[in-house]
Amino acid sequence: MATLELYSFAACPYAQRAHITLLEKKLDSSVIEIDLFNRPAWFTAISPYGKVPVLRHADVTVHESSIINQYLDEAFPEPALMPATPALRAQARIWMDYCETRFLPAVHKLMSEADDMDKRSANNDKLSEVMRHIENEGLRKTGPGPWFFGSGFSLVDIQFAPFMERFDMYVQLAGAVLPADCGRIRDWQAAMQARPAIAATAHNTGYHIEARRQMLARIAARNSA
Ligand SMILES: N[C@@H](CCC(=O)N[C@@H](CS)C(=O)NCC(=O)O)C(=O)O
Repeated sequence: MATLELYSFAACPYAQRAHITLLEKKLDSSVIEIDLFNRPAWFTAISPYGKVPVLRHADVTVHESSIINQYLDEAFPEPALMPATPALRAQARIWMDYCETRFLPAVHKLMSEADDMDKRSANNDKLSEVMRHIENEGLRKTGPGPWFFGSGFSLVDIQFAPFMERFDMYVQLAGAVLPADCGRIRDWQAAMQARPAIAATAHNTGYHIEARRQMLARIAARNSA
């Protein structure tokens, strides 16, 4: 039996982050699918927030995708997925935090209000502002690409990858726009698509749209039950 177990949900972008890291490090692991609408009691016992992903490594249990990825990088140092110096590692953590506290809230607001045409334009403006910050203060300052830190692939790339994969869904369902002056983000997105560990976990836009439809239908059914 593999000593690493990832408790996952196929369409979950956060679980995908951990899966990418396991593949990047070529770690032998089992990926165990959890039905989030019918969570077994044993899962609730190991997942304090009831969410996936959760990683089990021998007697260690870790939740929260960013923390799982940092745990894997420390427990299995090769290949290193954080930059070499404390200063650059601090930068990496700042951008991983930016993903959670600025980028994802802008995406979630746009998607959750996708059908409200009065709010769409302001929500898209906010997402464009966030994308331009990533482009100008991140990618254009940290190195020549293709990765966030130049030639060194890192956890920052993994943090954003599942959501950049879904960007076309945001375009189709909520009219999201990747601003024309965000060329470095476009190149970054293309590099992500071509990276084997990311490609191995990826799905197309049709899959994501259908997964989202099913998730919303199950939430509506649960709420009306
Ligand atoms: N901040 C968490 C987010 C994880 C998350 O939201 N997972 C979703 C699936 S994509 C979940 O388990 N939802 C179940 C629920 O909220 O009840 C992380 O980075 O791991």
